[in-house]
Amino acid sequence: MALKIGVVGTGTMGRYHLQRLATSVSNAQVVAVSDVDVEQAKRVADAAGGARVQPDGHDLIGDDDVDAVIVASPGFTHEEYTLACIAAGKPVMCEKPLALETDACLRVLEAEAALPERLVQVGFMRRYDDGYRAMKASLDAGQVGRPLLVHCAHRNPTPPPSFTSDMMLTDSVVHEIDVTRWLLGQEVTAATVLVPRRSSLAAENLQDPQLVLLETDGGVLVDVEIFVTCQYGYDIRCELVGESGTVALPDQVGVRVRREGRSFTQVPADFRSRFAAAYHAELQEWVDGVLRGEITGPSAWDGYATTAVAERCVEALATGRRVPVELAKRPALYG
Ligand code: ISE
Repeated sequence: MALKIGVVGTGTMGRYHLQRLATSVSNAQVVAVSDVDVEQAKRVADAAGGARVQPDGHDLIGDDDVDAVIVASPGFTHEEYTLACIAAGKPVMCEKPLALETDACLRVLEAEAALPERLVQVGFMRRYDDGYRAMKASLDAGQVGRPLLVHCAHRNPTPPPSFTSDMMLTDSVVHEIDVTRWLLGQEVTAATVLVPRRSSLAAENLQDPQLVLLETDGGVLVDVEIFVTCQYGYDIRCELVGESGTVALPDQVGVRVRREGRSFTQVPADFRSRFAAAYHAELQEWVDGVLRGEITGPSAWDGYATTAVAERCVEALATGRRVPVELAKRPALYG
């Protein structure tokens, strides 16, 4: 039996998920969509095989035919729609961030923590990437010994026009915050952000690149280079240094081209092509889990912790200081 899904938000990410649900994810059927741009929602619904268009996200969540919800509307609406799903008792996969501010994440966390079982999953798709999964398996199997350091680079060719220096932390580095917490099974306790000279190719108000240093409660240091105007492609790197070895993400190898005296491979163009397989696995495992009655992906606690750390990074960037991170008590629901 297929899971009947409603998608709130038919912008870039909503359409990206919808297309995958309609073509390659099994046991899933999109039955309703909504968007503030109702005309766009209608076009997308037709293309997705005739899903119903609901006037807004609340109507969609209240639709009796919708079993589970994907929230892919702008970040400032995530709290409201995720809370509505919790109130309706419907499983929800909310795109990252869970909410823009820590306090809003806490409200979602508290609402869900009162339930006997999880309903919320947050869209941190890197945990579904084969490379990160192989790194975690290697670390957990003890192949490199106790972890000491993690070196990360997150490079985008160019940012959207409205991108800000703070968004480099809250929109981009959040992925490294989530994935390194998950790899290590540790929480971040402090953040420092250093800045080199600005790239002359960055917009005037953009401090690009930045170097983020995170400290964890297990004594590991994580450094993240975030560089959103690197020009040459989308390049994600991660190397974990343990006491007896290192483990790193593999290079993204496409076909090797040899021509005109040169031999080369392509760098992915953007995050959607780099993480296409991870996005697929994220949706398929979510659908399968919901049908089994289990939510196992990144939790509301993960959404809360990453937003809390990203907020402290923004403070560290503004002040130039090392900023401690204090998290709330972890509710029993999150283990
Ligand atoms: C974007 O919002 C994402 O989530 C991408 O994965 C990330 O690489 C990019 O920097 C963000 O702006």
